[in-house]
Amino acid sequence: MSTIRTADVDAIVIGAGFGGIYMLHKLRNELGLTVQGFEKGGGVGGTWYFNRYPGAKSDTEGFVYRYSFDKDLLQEWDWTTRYLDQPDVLAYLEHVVDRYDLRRDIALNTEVTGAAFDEDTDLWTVTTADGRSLTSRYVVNGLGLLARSNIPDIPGRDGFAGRLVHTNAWPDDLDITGKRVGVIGTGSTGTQFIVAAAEMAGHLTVFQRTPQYVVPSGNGPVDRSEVDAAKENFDAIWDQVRNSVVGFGFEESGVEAMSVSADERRRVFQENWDKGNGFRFMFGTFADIATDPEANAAAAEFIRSKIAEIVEDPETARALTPTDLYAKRPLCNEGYYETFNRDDVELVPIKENPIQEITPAGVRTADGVIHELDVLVFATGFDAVDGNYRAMDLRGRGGRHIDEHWTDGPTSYLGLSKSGFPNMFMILGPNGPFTNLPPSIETQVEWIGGLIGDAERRGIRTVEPTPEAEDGWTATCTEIANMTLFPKADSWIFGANIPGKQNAVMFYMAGIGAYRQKLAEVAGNGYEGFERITDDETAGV
Ligand code: FAD
Ligand code: NA7
Repeated sequence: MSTIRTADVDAIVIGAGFGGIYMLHKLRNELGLTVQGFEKGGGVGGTWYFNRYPGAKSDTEGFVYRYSFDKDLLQEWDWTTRYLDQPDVLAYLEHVVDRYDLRRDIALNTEVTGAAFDEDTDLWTVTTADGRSLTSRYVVNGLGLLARSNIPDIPGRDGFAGRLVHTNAWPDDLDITGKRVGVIGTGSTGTQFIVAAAEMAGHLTVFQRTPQYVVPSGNGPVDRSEVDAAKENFDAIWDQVRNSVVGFGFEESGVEAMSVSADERRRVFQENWDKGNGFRFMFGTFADIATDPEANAAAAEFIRSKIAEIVEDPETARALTPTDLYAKRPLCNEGYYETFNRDDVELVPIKENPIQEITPAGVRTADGVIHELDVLVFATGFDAVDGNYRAMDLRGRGGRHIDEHWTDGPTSYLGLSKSGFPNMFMILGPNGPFTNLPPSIETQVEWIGGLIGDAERRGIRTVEPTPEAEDGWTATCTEIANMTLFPKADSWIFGANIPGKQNAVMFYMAGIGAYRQKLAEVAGNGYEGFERITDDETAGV
């Protein structure tokens, strides 16, 4: 006989971005569970709700920066540019929420502050900042892996007299037209902002710590026939994406860079430079840019030669030229280096000339100059992957906080579950795939849905990975990451961007195809690595 337990809802889904939205649909509309969604923001969309800075857009091409789970949805939604601007992605996600009637079960403006597992009832209790408390049998976290802002503690920060904003919290009422604007950070976000802001601001000062390799995106209008062709080919397109490495909608190269002549390498680099897209340049040119130092150096040298050609002022060109490995998340943009040829754009390399403080008037650098500003933009990125987990009072078995489990860095089994946290799942949790994210999100949501559906049918009360399975997955991810050059470059991918953060492997880097195969094997072997306890087994306990 089962132990009686009554939960307020079957499942709670935290976050209403790409992940949370689809998870809610899967659990409520397809599995028939009662579900409550919680979202901190004032609207749905996650990344695309918060990142409203000028220039914000996806750098995955639009035809694969969307869901693929419903063929009708694929057919009915159009696009007009090669990359989707932030308002376009947001409008799409709003449409999805309405199309599947999800809005009524998402509590907006509701931050989850805690989630605790009760071993007596095998239920989760989720608490919110506005004082609500709700119990459920399952919790799925769709907290986002690039969603917790990194706001550096620069002296004088709070005394700035102008507007100081982070790109992940861009206010609707902020118009930078004609203003003196400063930006700290030149990652994916910073470079997007710089190109757009240069067109709008009266003067733009770029505070650059580390120069980046940026290739063209090839952005531009997409005509009707291209959209129609993609729609006709969607079956083949998504089949390719799901079986690829990075899932960006192009074929990865199988050719090693050093197996061809220097002329041929340059031809291939030029061809892909002309096509545009950062992931294409890193993975579509040659097979080993991210793994072989010589191949990597060849790609880096090609990009450096482009900077020298494009940037007119030799000192600015020198400061913009990276000297380290080409092994961070690859970036692309339209006209990034060209922007620095403008008279109203100034580059301040802050490794050589550090920021000393933020004054009420602007930013004072070590050379004594005060860069006077009306607006200071922090494009300083995120406490990626585990940031939003640690921000909650998240407690599993024995009341142990997630931080106690993650002292050496965040870990998981398969990027979606954690030992000691029964019936809790993560979308894009630590050591999930490093890809174009919507197809990986779909993969995880569908797999979690499959596991929960199976548990419901079999009367399984708790499902939880074993510590051994989790250790095995961590070892696999570490081994794969160490075969690449990514760990050798300081970036958010390994947590190197946050002062004091433990450097750790946080991604499965063997690709979405291999990941999907692994998930299929685990499910096929009766959810190998998970301990599943049925109601009958707990009877009388
Ligand atoms: P998110 O969209 O981040 O949603 C997570 C949600 O959880 C947020 O709304 C957050 O408010 C909510 N949340 C977190 N904690 C709590 C809490 N405690 N209580 C309640 N709610 C909470 N990826 C790509 O693959 N291609 C791209 O081109 C690309 N471009 C990007 C551009 C920018 C500017 C940024 C920031 C990211 C980009 N990404 C891109 C990554 C992007 O985050 C993912 O593609 C995708 O949007 C992630 O969806 P998600 O639902 O997992 O997370
Ligand atoms: P990133 O890629 O982490 O870039 C952040 C930028 O901010 C980068 O240039 C950093 O320099 C710089 N930064 C961070 N902290 C500081 C401090 N304290 N002082 C000066 N400069 C600083 O974040 P993004 O938002 O651009 O992109 C993250 C992902 O989101 C991206 O890959 C997309 O997937 C979307 P650094 O290089 O560390 O020297």
